[in-house]
Amino acid sequence: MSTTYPIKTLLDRVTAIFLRAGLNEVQAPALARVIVAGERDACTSHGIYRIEGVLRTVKAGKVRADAVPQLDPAGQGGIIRVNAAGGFSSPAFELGLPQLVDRARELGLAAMVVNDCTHFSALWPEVEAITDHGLAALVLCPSYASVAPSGGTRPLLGTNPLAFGWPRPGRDPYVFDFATSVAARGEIELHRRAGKPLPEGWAIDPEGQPTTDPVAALAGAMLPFGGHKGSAIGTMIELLGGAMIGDLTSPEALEFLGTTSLAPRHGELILALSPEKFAAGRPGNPFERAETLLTAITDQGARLPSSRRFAARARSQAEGITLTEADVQLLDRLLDLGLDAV
Ligand code: NDP
Ligand code: PYC
Repeated sequence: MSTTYPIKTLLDRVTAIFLRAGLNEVQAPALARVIVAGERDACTSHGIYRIEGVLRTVKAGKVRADAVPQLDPAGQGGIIRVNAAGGFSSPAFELGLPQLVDRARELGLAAMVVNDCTHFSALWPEVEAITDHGLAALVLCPSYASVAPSGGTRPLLGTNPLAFGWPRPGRDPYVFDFATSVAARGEIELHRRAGKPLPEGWAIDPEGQPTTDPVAALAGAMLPFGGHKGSAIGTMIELLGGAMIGDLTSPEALEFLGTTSLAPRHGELILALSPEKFAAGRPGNPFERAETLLTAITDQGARLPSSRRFAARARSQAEGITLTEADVQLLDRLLDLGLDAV
């Protein structure tokens, strides 16, 4: 059996769960928006399955449910800084977005640094919030140590997501958003819950041997995508989104948390770029030239990243979001019991 909810109904329900669990009026709706967007776009690894993790992290005292993010006056020129004040990243991003957009339009390139945040979400909602303003976006953050560097045997890097967006006037933006591990850790957990083996090449066990067992993978280490190339990109994210912005790297985030069953705390780096400013009057309109390239990709029969997601979104907008009976019961229980449910 399943139940189909209008998007707004599910949003209200998830917001109510977070309020019931003690999150304030700043945190609860912002978190509900990213989680319901994940479910709406069929990104289940960052949809409602994440609610329990949020509640566990609140209960463990590793995130502040009452946090109110603040714009940090240390942010100057092209760098906007937002201190999440120990709360979640999403409300901090929402606070800094208008300044980020204004500065990127004025200067051509602006960065938002979010510090002291707990981060569990997909990055494409942030990328799309920037492309909505006609700007290109690049977003990255560390996670917690769960990925062995290429050639290594123990968790060190995070699953470190990297997302990019390019605005396409009048159509959905070009967006990719992926973990720099072979798969997001959320996917491993979903395989464990479904009792399904992992595809080969995703993970190694605690002895450093290849495994398709999700339990052994969670105890061992995940692998970077693309061998040494993904390993290097994951390392770059530790440097730019950790060391450079004065926030935790993935090993430090794991040390702070003491477990991988809670949502990690660290920082986030968000870049917004103005294609017009970068083109600076050189021949060719950057948006038209982008369309030539993107059309040449689809003309070969290849799909653009996020096209699956946008199709799922259109379906959800037309028909609502369908949840399994188990998910419906989970939401009921979380609303009923609050933090006692986890
Ligand atoms: P996927 O491998 O599922 O997808 C990665 C990207 O590739 C998506 O944009 C996807 O588009 C696109 N894509 C997939 N298949 C194809 C194809 N055949 N042709 C063209 N494009 C394709 O993502 P991951 O599992 O690596 O990551 C899932 C989510 O997890 C991300 O949103 C990421 O931000 C999040 N995450 C968050 C972390 C955190 O610390 N906050 C850590 C790690 C991951 P489409 O969606 O349309 O399929
Ligand atoms: O799916 O790898 C993941 C992840 C880690 C933190 C949030 N999502």
